Amino acid sequence: MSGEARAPPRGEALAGIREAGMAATNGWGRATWALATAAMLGTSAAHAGVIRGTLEVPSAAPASDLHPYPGRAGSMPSAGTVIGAVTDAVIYVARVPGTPTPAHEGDHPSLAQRQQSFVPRVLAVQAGSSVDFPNFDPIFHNVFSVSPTKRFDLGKYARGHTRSVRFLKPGLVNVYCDIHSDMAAYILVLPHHAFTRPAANGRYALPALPPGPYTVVAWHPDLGEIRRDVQVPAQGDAVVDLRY
Ligand SMILES: [Cu+2]
Repeated sequence: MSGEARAPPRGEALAGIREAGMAATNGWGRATWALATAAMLGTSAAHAGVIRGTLEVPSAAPASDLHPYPGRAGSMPSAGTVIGAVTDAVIYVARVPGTPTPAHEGDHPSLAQRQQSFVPRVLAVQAGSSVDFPNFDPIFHNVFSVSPTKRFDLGKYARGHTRSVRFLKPGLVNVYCDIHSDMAAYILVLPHHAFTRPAANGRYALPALPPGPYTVVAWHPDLGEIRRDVQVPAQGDAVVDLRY
């Protein structure tokens, strides 16, 4: 377990996210990125490695099985929310070499209001991305955030409508609904494209990166943060298994 560090899960400021501090884009395929990275660094596209592995979490539990925890009412999870699900994690590297590619303007990740919950509960985007907030419910919601990373208030809008917010600054954004105090979601804004989400079995693979030293970070809204240093070799991939 040496080399691991854990931090409180709900901090607004995430060490590591701001380290690169540059805007870039999401949604590129791995091959495209590898070529772009190689061109940028003057290296061959063959000289890129993938950091991959498995993230393990303790058994997840439905929020309804848990006692409400102290704190603001708006931070209580919605009914049906699963606490500690591995798929709510985000895995990224603290920094990438060179200047990150700017975000694709056409990329609009979505954070929906559906059945009085935010779907997905956790959204990772690259700085510069616009996020759509469509309302699929036959009732009004009022999406807002007071996080220092991005404050916004979308007001009330009906089913079938959507509003968008552009996130320029890396960091964590806690999202709530002003009408339903149990609705909560998290947007993790990252300064580059090198992030991913684990599959239901915990397996993950980051986009290809040039050889060199990296710090892999796993972040989870319920479980906090794990950091691990790794070397991407000149040939082959790096395997980093992580466990909360
Ligand atoms: Cu609502």
